Amino acid sequence: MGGNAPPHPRERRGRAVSRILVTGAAGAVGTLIRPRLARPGRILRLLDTVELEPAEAEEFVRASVTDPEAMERACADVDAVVHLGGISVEAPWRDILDVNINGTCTVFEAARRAGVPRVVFASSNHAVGYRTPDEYPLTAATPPLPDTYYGVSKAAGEALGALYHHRYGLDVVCVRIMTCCTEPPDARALSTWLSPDDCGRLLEACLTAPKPGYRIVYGVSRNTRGGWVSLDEARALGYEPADDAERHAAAVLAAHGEPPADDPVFAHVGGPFTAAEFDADRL
Ligand code: 15L
Repeated sequence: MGGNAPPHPRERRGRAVSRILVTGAAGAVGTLIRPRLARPGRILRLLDTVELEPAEAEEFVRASVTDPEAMERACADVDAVVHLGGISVEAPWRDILDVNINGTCTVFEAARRAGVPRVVFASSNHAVGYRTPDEYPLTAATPPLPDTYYGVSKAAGEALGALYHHRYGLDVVCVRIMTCCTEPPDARALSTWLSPDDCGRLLEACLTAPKPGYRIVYGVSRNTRGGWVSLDEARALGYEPADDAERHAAAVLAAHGEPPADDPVFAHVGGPFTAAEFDADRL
C-alpha cells in the first residue's frame, strides 16, 4: 500500500467514533437524528443537496450522493457514514436508479476509497414490503420482497453493503427502518413506529457495536401492537427501545378511526406502498 493510501478499514476498527458523515442530513430522519447523535468530542459532517445551517460540532458539505469525487472528499477523515440520502418514497425508475441505487454504490465506493471502516445504511421495511402477517415476525433472514422501485433500491443497497463487507472488509449495518417520525401518523404506525429517540439509540448502537461485520436489523420501537418484525438483531448490537406508540393510540384512532379488520393497509408489512395508487406510473 502506498504512503498516501488510506488505511485498510480493518486497521481503523476499534477507534472511538469522532467524525460521522450523515448523508441526506436535511431530510426527515436526518433532521431528527442530528441532536440525538451529538456527543462530546464528536463531529457530525452533514451532507445534502440543499443548504442547511450547521450547529456547533457540525460541518456541512453541499453535494450529491451521486458525485463520486465529492463523496470521496466528504469521506476524508470520517470514522463512519450514516447513509440516509436519497429518495424516500416511490418515484420513476430512472430517478430511483440514479439517486438511490447508483448513489448508494457511490457512497460505499467513496467510503472504501477513503478508508472509512463502517457504513450504516438506511434500508426500509419496503425492501420486504410484500411480506404478509403469516410471516411475522420478519427477521434479518427474511429475503427481500420489495413493494416498489423504492423498495428495490433498498434491497439493492443491502446487497451492495454485503458486497462491500465481503470484498473489502467494511462493517455494514443495514437498518430496515419502519416508520420514523415524531409521532405515529396513522393506525399502521401504531405497529411500525420508530420514535426519534429510539432511532437515535439504534443508530448509536449501529455506530459503536464492536465489529458488527455485515448485519440487517429492523428499526422499530417497542410497540404494544408490534411484533411485525424481530428486534433480536438490533438488540444484539446493543439497542434497547424505550418508546411505545401505544401512548399515542387514543389520539391516532380518534383522528383516523379504528381500521376495519380487512383493511388492505394491514395485508402486507409495506402497507400503503403495496396499494395500486403507489404504482410509479401513477405518481
Ligand atoms: C419508508 O421507507 C418511507 O421513507 C417513509 O416515507 C414511510 O413510508 C415508511 O417507510 C413507512 O413504511 O412507514
